[in-house]
Amino acid sequence: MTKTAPESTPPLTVREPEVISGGHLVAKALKAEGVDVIFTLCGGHIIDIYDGCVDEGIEVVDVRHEQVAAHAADGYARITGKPGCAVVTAGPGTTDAVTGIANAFRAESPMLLIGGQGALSQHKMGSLQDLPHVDMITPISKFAATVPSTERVADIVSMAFRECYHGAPGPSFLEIPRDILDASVPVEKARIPKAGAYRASTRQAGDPEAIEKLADLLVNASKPCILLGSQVWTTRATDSAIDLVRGLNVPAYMNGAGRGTLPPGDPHHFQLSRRYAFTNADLIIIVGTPFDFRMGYGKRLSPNATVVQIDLDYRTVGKNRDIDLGIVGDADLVLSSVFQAASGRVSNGAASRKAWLEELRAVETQAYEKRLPRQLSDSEPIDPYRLVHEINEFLTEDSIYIGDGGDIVTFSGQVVQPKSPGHWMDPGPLGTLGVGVPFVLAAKYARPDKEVVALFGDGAFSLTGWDFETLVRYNLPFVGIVGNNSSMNQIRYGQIQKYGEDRGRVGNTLGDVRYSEFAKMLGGYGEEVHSPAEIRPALERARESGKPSLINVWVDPEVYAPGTMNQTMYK
Ligand SMILES: Cc1ncc(C[n+]2csc(CCOP(=O)(O)OP(=O)(O)O)c2C)c(N)n1
Ligand SMILES: [Mg+2]
Repeated sequence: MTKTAPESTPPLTVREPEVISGGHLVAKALKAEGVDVIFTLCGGHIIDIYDGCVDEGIEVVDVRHEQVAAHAADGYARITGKPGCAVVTAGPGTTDAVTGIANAFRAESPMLLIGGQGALSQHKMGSLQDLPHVDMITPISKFAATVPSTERVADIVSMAFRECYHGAPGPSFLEIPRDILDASVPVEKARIPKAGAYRASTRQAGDPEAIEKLADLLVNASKPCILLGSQVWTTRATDSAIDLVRGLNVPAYMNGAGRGTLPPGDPHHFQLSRRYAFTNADLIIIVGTPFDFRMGYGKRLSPNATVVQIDLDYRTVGKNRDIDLGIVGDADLVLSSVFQAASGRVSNGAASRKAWLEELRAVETQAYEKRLPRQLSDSEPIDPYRLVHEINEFLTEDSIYIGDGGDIVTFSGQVVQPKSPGHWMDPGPLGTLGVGVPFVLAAKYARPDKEVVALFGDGAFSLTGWDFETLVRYNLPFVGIVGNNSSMNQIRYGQIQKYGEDRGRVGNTLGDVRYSEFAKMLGGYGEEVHSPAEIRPALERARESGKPSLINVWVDPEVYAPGTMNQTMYK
């Protein structure tokens, strides 16, 4: 059993090889899953996990707010394809992380949140930081449980990882009572699942009949289009998607993490003609994205089109609107087998779709040219279109782009095109402000070889901005840009529309903050930018600085993105 050395104050825990503590069992289970880092903010309830991580060689990245730890775990999962892990203390530590797990839930991101809990021996006695975490988190996770005994700690951690991959991926939550975590048990009594031996691939190939049917639909369609959603990245279906759209000559639109599947300039890459395509297509294939608000709940698709939906989650297929064909399966497997099946047909119809692609390209070019003067605008204060245009020009194939904000990020969604797959990060359908700094942490930590470029609204940055210091502490350089309008502008616009200009300034005003000074105070690089011509040189200097940076760009608070003006997110 564990002994304590009598002379030392406080007594040091001496571990004996034949016993193992709960925290060390957590670390062993994390290691077995391939987790090499935990994002955390400390608390007395969870320190034994840190001690286990030391033994297992798992890095402990400490942040300043538990929301950041949870978002970072989400971001880490997206970037690496491995589950992310955040460890937070009981009570307020866990409630602080709730937004992070909620965001991962809506974004289908596999992560494990481990929360401390008061000792089981003090259950419901009013112990420090005691709350019903499992009850709180159950509806926003794929699995939430209390670990009931030390012997089962690693077993339940591995169970939680298994649950992350049921259907579309998502987060799991475990609370571990303090006495369970700190106690030691004989090693042979603990179940310690071995790496690779406690869960199987959950990839589904899709119903073979449906695959054949889709191949037939595709070869016979004269005006098909395909929307490549986030699951194209989740399932790493990039190559299969590219083979299909090129081989069958299908125009592709991308959203969420699916952006960047095709590079900008690719003949099959379309963006600005989506509505036209959805109105005029005869076949619309939706891959790995739900008919939620971002898709107008499926209402804006042509009533004459054949609609096909492919998704990891059976609950998403056919939800909110009828479909002609649904396939539950992994986008990579489904798209590759559909392409294979179509290639076996006498003709795959590719050549006959040339005119359709030209028609869409003309719509695309016209929309682009209409907007171009705004993107090149020299006006002061700076037109947000000019800022996002400059950012788009600045990105390279190795830049991971992160958007965190309201109106400013709506502008960027129209203009910024990631140059490579998996190089676009946004919160997802929860629309959570504050994911930016944690996503920078995750992305740059996981991929130090990549450049990370993040655009923040001034409101969004303020929510989690103190963790800029964490980026400095861990020496994680990135190019940060604040699109500063001293307002929560996306909300302000709606208020003005609803209540009039004179009542439009309620609860949405931020001060004129020089975020560059904030960056410098914390040891980063910063610059203020007031005129359009200064944007690019400032971005270049931020890139050269080799530091976490904030270029604070003062944008016109009186202009709004078209999406904000239409209030499309509420329709
Ligand atoms: C955590 C969270 N709180 C509030 C909101 C509601 N909200 C959506 S956009 C927005 C304004 C954001 O302001 P800012 O980041 O400065 O971007 P701007 O619209 O000014 O460009 C707010 C408050 C949200 N989406 N998430
Ligand atoms: Mg703002």
